[in-house]
Amino acid sequence: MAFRSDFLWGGATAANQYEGGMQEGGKGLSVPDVMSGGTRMTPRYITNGILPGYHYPSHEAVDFYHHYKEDIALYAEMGFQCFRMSINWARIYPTGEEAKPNQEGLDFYRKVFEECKKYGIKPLVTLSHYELPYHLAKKYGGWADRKLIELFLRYCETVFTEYKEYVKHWITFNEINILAMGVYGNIMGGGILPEGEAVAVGTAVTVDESWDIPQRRYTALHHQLLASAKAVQMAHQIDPESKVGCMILGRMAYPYTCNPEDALKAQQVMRHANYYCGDVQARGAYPSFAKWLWKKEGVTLEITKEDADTLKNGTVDFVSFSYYSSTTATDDPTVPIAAGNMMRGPANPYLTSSDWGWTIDPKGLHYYLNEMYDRYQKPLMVVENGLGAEDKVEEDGSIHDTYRIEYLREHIREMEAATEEGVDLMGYTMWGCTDLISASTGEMAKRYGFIYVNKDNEGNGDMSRLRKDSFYWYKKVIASNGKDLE
Ligand code: BGP
Repeated sequence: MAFRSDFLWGGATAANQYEGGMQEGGKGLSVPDVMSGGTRMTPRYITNGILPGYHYPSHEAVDFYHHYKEDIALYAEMGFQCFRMSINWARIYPTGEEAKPNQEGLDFYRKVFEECKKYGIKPLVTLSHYELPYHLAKKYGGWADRKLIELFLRYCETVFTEYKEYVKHWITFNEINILAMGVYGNIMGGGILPEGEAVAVGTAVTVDESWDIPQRRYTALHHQLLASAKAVQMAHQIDPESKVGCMILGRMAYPYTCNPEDALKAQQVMRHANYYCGDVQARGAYPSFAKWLWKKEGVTLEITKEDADTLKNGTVDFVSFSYYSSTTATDDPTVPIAAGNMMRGPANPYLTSSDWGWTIDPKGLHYYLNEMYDRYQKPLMVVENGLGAEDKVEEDGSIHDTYRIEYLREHIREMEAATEEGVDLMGYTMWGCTDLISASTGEMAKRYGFIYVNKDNEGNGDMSRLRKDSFYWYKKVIASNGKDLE
């Protein structure tokens, strides 16, 4: 067995972490534009508007806005068949409420898609990747207001119509389940902002959870699930050939021990984190455990008959997810916690972790693929996976990122093993194919790319691009359809 002959190999990015051009082409402010840069050890801040004295990494990011031709040519050189990117809503509708879209924004993405077409690269486009026009966050309190469904669909209609000739694969919301998972989900997922001039967030701080209102957060998520279901239907109406997927933050949880208590706990984590949203988007209804979960979280949701029909009629064509690491589950308070992104949980003594504390677990991907395919029986796609690490540029400009190659190789091996066991896997887009800004810490130093970008945490550097060793390695992987992993 091997990967499908039409397997989509490629890389993934997101506008707010990659594009820059914040004040160009009529773009409006979006939520990440008011988030400062941090590091693993220092927090990033979400500020009340753009304030003096803060460095906001999304404003320039790594300037795909001006480097798109060069970057796409490099992707073509590696043999990419697919390029995952997102459209920044505020580039199309600067406040989210204009009567007409911003022509310059439309033109920019058209040029990007033209460039992909030139090389036969299929774009996989996320409609909402951790961003929202800032105006909508301020005026409506983000997705907590049902009004956002209508505004989002207007934006969807515009881009589905404009780009139907170029884009056949869409993803509605990036890591939609982050809204089910706690306080950080409010900001990144829901555009629900904390009050205050500057609030610390990120992995370096214990985030203040006091302003998190589960009722509001789950309501916002319900609105996104409705918006997603409606967008699926709309995409199919506008272009019957289009395929639309959901995107789940893959949270793989093992029982910490074989104590049945731990096994039940792990099942709870899997259900809450993965299946709560996955079931709605892939099966068309909230799962049987939803009522129990709402009760536990003190949430009451208004789900009308019309809402239920919307969810039923808007199931996705494929199920995509991000996978970086796994966690374990137990209620035993003496077990040490492994930090790292949103995956905080008891540390797994069998596994090592990255320099940012993310547990490395290729077999977990295998397990997760089997679980997701058994449950949904729809084509799966790994749309984010990779290793955030510091890279060293040698004097001759080479970058020997053997650690990254090793990480990717082991994960691809396990993907293949899962396909041998029957999983229908349609593609793989490695996260951050060109180095970009980290979502959790807002820094440059945490690099994922096959392509190095000369820029540091403070924003210094000419942004020139360099090929890392992994660039040449991935090129061979793609050319051999995953057979040559050495
Ligand atoms: C996912 C996000 C991405 C990306 C990735 C890596 O959760 O969808 O946007 O950033 O994680 O995370 P980080 O950038 O924090 O290393």
